[in-house]
Amino acid sequence: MEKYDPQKIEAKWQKEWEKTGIFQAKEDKAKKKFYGLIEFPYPSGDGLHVGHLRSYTALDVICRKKRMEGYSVLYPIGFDSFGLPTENYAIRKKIPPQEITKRNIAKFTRQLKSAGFSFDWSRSFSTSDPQYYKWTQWIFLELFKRGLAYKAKKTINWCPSCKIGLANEEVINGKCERCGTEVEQKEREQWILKITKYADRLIDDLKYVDYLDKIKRQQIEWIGRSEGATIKFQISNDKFQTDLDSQKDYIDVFTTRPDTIFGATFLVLAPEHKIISNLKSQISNFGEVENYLEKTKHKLDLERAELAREKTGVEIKGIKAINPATEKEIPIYVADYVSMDYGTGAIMAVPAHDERDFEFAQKYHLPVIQVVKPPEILSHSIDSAAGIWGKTETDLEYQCYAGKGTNINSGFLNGLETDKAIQKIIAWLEKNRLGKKAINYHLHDWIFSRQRYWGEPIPLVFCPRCKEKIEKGDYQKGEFSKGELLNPGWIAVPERDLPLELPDIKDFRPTDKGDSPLAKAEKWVKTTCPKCGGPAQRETDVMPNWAGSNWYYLAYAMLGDGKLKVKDKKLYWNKERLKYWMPIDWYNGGMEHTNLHLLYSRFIYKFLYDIGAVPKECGPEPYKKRTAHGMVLGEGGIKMSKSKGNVVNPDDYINEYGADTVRLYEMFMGPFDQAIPWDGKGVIGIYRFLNKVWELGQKIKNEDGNFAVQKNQRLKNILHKTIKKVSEDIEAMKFNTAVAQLMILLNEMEKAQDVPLEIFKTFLILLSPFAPHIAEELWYNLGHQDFILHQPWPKYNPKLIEEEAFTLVIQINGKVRDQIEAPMGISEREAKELALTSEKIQKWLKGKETKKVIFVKDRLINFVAG
Ligand code: ANZ
Ligand code: ZN
Repeated sequence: MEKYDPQKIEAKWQKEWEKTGIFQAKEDKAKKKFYGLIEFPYPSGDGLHVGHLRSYTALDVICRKKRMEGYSVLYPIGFDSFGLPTENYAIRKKIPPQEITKRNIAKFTRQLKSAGFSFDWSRSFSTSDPQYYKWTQWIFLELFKRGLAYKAKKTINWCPSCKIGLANEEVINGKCERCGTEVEQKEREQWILKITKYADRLIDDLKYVDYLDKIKRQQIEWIGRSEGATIKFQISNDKFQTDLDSQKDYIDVFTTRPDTIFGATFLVLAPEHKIISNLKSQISNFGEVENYLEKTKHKLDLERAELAREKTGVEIKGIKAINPATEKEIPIYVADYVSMDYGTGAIMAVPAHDERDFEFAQKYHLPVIQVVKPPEILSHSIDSAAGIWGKTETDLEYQCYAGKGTNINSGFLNGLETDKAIQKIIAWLEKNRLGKKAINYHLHDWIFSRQRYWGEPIPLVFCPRCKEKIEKGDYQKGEFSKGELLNPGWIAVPERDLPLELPDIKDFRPTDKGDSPLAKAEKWVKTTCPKCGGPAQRETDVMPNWAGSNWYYLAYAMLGDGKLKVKDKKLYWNKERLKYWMPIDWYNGGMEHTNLHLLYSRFIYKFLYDIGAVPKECGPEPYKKRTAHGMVLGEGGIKMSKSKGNVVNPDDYINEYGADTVRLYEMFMGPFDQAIPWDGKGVIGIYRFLNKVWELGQKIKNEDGNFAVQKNQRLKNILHKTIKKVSEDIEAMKFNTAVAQLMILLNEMEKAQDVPLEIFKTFLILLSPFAPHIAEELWYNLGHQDFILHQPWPKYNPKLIEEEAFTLVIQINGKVRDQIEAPMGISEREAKELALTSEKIQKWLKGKETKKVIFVKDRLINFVAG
């Protein structure tokens, strides 16, 4: 008997599939379409990770099944190839990133192909291909033209020793990841995208999509929509003169609880608040204040916002604020727990009802006035735990209460419930022009420039002459775009000049001032203005890594007929193809990308949809469904990392046991959404299973189809149960139990005297999405001419499954009223539906309301009704 030789058969079929192009997606109007997407890999030097394989195999299984169900399927692959690790490696080794990327992609391609994924390789590209990033640049220009990109000063993480701006991920405990130096906050001009304009739609449109609940929640929380009010607090100085300059007269605060205004006993400003320097002349302790501001400069935002950290601050003496509700003077503090990045950068502090204000008030002995009484039940427990309500002495250990309740000590708000009180105070504020309703978002506009080399050049030039023209107002209507008027001097590179290619340079380090290394490419930087022909300079910042992954799924869809590749031909913006493929039916990836990548790409998609680049037929959301896989951990359950030396290289296992074993193992290792440690022994178990499949296949081949006439009822039942289970489990991503069922069926076939050929063939079809090579080989050995992929996905016969049945006892209020046959293992819902089909039960329940259902699995169901 021939031995199972995975290396031989896998190489053979991979070649065959590639030659015949059976995975090439076709825009076949006669068929339903299915677009399955995985997060394209970053081609790092480490090569493919077993975690990549988990996600890619899962969607490969789904896509292969969809093809067999008659769908026209697009399952594409590409490379997200711009980015930091490559650039850092380039700096260290003095090798151009282009070369490193090429090498890494070659390695990834070989590895991915060896796993037998059904990718349409003809649509592959990488984001650093100029023909691809031409369109990434085009999208940027469209945003710019419409005033959705602007340049502004932003603080960045700055390493004074490496002289380089760092991403948040590169700051570890406040220190530079590479050299350990304390990181500073530094101001820098950056390009920023107005994602906040889309904040509401990015929340509201989640109703159209099927994402895991936790992923939807993450999106909503990240955007952080907060409803409340802004309120004006008038400033008075010691001499009780109001300043004539109205700019300085008020401090605007943002609050989500305007109902607590009678309890606002002080104001707190963020250290960066402009009013501090504006009122310098009136501040009697300016030196002390300045000292404090200097100290907070070095703290990172993250650190400042931390709840548990001890609060610090300084009173701003010489000025006071007037609480508009009580008309009393209250002190003003500056403290770094208030951030300039949110709301108005100033708050009214209500220590009785806000934790942080409470802590601050205790430390600086400020009055605490309770203005919200908790609902009855709550107040008992709080009373006894925390002493007496309403006392302002801090030594009485008043505990702050942040919930809703009823207003007290609040003048005209007394007796109102929180929601009513909020409405009333907002109406009052608006009437008296002291404030208004306001919505704030925690989401910030998106900093979109990096002072790096290995990214898409931002296609803008700076022209002093055009700047002057704009500033003088000396131009015609339509001469400049909205973006050009918003950012005087910045002029768009014309579309016909795209792609604006990255110039070759020798030294990839940023300049001493922290500018992009491109600033050193003088010849490239010096250019002429496309508008006026005057001397101009190119923008030297590049785009962040996100830029390329914002729209890659559209490129796959547009790459079309299998001959068009970004590498050697041009990528055309093809709306017809978008109409066929979009939206994506199923997107799977890691939980680490469900936050920002999802948000950013949804934003860019919506923008392209708004301007008509994505046709209306595609719908307002790019991803219909989004799921996430659990991580593959190192043996022993710890995260795989180079430093721990526990990284599993998939090549080793594929070389030893074959891709089918690795694929099947990854699907079998545990529940798909959970983190699971890699287990070498488990791999061997799967290899044994495939060997048994192989042996059975040999037996059947040798005995020449005599089996077709044999009858085996028991096997048949198990087969149909298997068809049902595998079909349903794949859709529910319960791959592990699907594989377990295939193992059960194999066992039964091994035990049986003879196996009907039809049963074995169906088994191969069910196995083929998981282990496509061995299935194809055994299929071929049975004398088939066509690929197993072209077989229709089997359907189960419900009658054959009912075989394993039990008698379901149906009770109403504890009395037996009927009994019916039911399939084993049905759920409560199914049992209930079944019971309600009984005429007797219908009669007994008529006119009654079911209050409760008691269900005992595989035995009885009891309706409590009255
Ligand atoms: C008074 C108040 C009373 C507040 C109370 C809360 C409870 P979210 O939900 O995140 O929007 N706040 C406003 N701007 C801030 C800033 N720039 N830095 C730090 N804190 C700021 O939170 C809004 C609440 O956070 C606001 O409502 C304000 O405190 C504070 F019983 O105002 B509140
Ligand atoms: Zn110009």
